[in-house]
Amino acid sequence: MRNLTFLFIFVTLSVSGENFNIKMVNTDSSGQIMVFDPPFLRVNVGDTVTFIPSDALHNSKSVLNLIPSTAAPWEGAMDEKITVEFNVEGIYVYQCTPHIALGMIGVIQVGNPVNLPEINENISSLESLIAINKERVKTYLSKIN
Ligand SMILES: [Cu+2]
Repeated sequence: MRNLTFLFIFVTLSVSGENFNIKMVNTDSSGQIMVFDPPFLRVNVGDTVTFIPSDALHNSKSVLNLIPSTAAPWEGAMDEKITVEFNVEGIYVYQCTPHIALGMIGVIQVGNPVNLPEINENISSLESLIAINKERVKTYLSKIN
């Protein structure tokens, strides 16, 4: 009976997804300013990501046409801690709305990068909004595998 209880707990933990944290900060440990930490994250389908407002005046919002077509978009309010569940495989690009011009964006890879062609096709609309730290777009996308 005792063994069955342990087995039940193990199975329950295995089917529920893992949670990851992404901090929204003014400066990260490498000196990048207005940045998501970490800015690139790979998770599995069913995992969740919590965006934590470690510093003030940031938010997390998925970018139109830069997430899988069947995935639900999200938009956190300013200074809001939100948790997003990723149930659709693919690449998700998100932004901090007040700091988009400073290149405050992030990329989450969920499972395989099945929508990478669409991301590459649509990324220029986001790049055009970024004034400084433009290289972050290519740096983050280069981590997709
Ligand atoms: Cu910000």
